[in-house]
Amino acid sequence: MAETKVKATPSASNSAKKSSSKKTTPKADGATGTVKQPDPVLPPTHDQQPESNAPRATSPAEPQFPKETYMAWYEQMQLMRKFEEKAGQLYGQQKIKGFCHLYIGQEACVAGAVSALEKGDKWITAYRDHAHPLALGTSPNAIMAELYAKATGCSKGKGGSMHMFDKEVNFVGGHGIVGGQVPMGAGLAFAEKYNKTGKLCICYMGDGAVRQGALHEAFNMAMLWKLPVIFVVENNGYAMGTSVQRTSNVTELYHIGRGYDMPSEPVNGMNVEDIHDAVARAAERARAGEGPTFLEFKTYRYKGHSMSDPAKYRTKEELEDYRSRDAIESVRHTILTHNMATEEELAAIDEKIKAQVLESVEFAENSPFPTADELYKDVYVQQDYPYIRD
Ligand SMILES: Cc1ncc(C[n+]2csc(CCOP(=O)(O)OP(=O)(O)O)c2C)c(N)n1
Ligand SMILES: [Mg+2]
Repeated sequence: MAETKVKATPSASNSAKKSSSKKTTPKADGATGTVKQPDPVLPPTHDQQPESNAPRATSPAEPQFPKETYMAWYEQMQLMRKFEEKAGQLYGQQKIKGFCHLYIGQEACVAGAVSALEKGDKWITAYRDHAHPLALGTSPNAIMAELYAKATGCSKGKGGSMHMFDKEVNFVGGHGIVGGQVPMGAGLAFAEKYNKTGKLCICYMGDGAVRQGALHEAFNMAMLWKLPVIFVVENNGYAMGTSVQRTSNVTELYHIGRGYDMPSEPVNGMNVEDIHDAVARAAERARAGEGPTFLEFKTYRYKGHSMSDPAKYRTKEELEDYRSRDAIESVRHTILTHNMATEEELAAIDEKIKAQVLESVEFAENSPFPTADELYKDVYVQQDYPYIRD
């Protein structure tokens, strides 16, 4: 079903980068799990408003990556955003039912990782999962159809918003149990190591997941066995309506990895270049047999937790502060400032994306619902399971 619309940038981090780049980024220390340089300037941790409104960690003056990388980032992130804006509208019209969690604002967290990883690497995430397969090349048609619960959806209409899957692009879900995908991510990485594939698993989670016991068990085993896994916490400041500060004594979440001596870093989640760099470093370690990394992407969701959340627990100023550092706008700015493309060329990409999104809606509208016999398919059955009796 993967009718690839947006190709990832040249794989393997380093090839995506301009060789002339002089930027040094903090390196996690493999032995102690500490960062060698002081923490970079980062977005505030949500409840803590910034001391000043001085620009923080925006794009560097000179682009560090080739034009193709910026153009791919722009197109991927715009597709994620426009697709989800449309999904939000359709939810309002009750065309899409059930749960629906939008990723708007967090797009860089996926785009920067796609450009840093290789084809064949495994991806797994929680239920805020529309953007990941979109960026990996799953057809928008298949994702929209899944939102409509249609048989042509990427999970055959049986998963819905929270359970996107696409084996062809190595996207292993889409999981609704908070933190449930963390041991699965470690397991996927175990399989890569066992089968000596040279591939890795990138495992995303929300800030709500880091206080789940399963995470701690998985971190311990992943470090013990040096599994090729990149754990990413997308710290958007809130688990539903509850801020990190209200639920955890440790608010710099990357510190949690240090309890396991896991190399751990904070990353500006509004900056796609920083994300690419951090994921590339982690991937290099994983492929060299050095084991897992824990990255904390400090990011923000512009919308509420789900479609039914008016997000009254946060201030307008906080939202505006993050919007002013929007990753898509930053990449757009870099492209235009450095004459990588004209306004007209970007407008043409926007038009193409608009058409793709509209086509996906038409496709979903015109697709059939799954038939009743689908209920009995794709269900795990172990014929000789000893406790099942007819
Ligand atoms: C084990 C478990 N407990 C509670 C819930 C209910 N629940 C659904 S989403 C959510 C918040 C999770 O927030 P976070 O991990 O920060 O992810 P985000 O929504 O911010 O992406 C909770 C508590 C659940 N799905 N699973
Ligand atoms: Mg969260």
